[in-house]
Amino acid sequence: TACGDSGSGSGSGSGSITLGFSQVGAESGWRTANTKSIKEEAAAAGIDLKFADAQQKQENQIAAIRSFIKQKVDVIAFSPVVVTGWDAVLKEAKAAGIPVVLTDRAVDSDASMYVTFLGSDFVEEGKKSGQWLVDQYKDSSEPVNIVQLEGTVGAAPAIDRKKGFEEVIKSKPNLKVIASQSGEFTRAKGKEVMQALLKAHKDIDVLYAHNDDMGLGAIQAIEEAGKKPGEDIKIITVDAVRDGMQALADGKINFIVECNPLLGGQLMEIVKKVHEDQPVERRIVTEETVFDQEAAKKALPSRKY
Ligand code: GYE
Repeated sequence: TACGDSGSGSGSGSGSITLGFSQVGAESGWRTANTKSIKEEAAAAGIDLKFADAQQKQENQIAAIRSFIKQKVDVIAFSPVVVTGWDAVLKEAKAAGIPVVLTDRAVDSDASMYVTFLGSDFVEEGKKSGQWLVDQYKDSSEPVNIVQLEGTVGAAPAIDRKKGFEEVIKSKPNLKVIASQSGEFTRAKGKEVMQALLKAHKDIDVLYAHNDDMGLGAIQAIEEAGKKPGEDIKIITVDAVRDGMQALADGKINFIVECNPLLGGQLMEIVKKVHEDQPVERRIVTEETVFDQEAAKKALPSRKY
């Protein structure tokens, strides 16, 4: 069995690995699929999973991680709701000899504080979103007014999807972000913010939403305002969960950049390796694609989430 740094947890006593996992919450379709994947793959791997839902609050995640340390789990994994503020609790885990794996979202702590980071490249996702828009308007120099629904304030995917998008669209000066606000990655907030944006701006051409759920909420707001989503206002989202893909196939969304939530299998592989003191890559990037309306129609029947 493991020794040194990663083997000091007492586990469940039956020789199986105990994994403490702190999840962000249940804010989106992506998150629900992610949670399901983690639970199913832990069971399939015979890993004893202690799962805590933080309801989008960092303080709850810190409390969960502290409780995992106290329980002497073998490995801790978590999807950090925001990027900053993790140094203290990561130090505590390190001092207790419990290895930490980041899944889905990054932190700004020193990389020596965790074993690896498994998840998407969010800047790349933002760039793909921007590139589609640049291609759409390649022959026009008319002003294009964009509104952006950002994810949770301070979260890696919100920061990076914004960054990547804005980096690419700045190559075409007529593409202009006229308003950008957080919709907290939820449908309800996406709708609420879009309602306000529609009131404040009569001339919105494009909506870029950092996830499908906010886009779906915004679609309701757009329809209630008497406009046609996908036509009067072009819509780009990120994730490609089933409801998003359905709206894309129905012509209400124009383009979706995929972000894969099925991280459970890879996470359990990492947990086993870490527990056995085997080396793991410091950064594991998920493979993803993009969908237009035709591609969504083809992909929908076999979409798993
Ligand atoms: O895109 C969004 C979720 O961190 C990649 O969080 C994840 C994001 C995902 O709420 O739907």
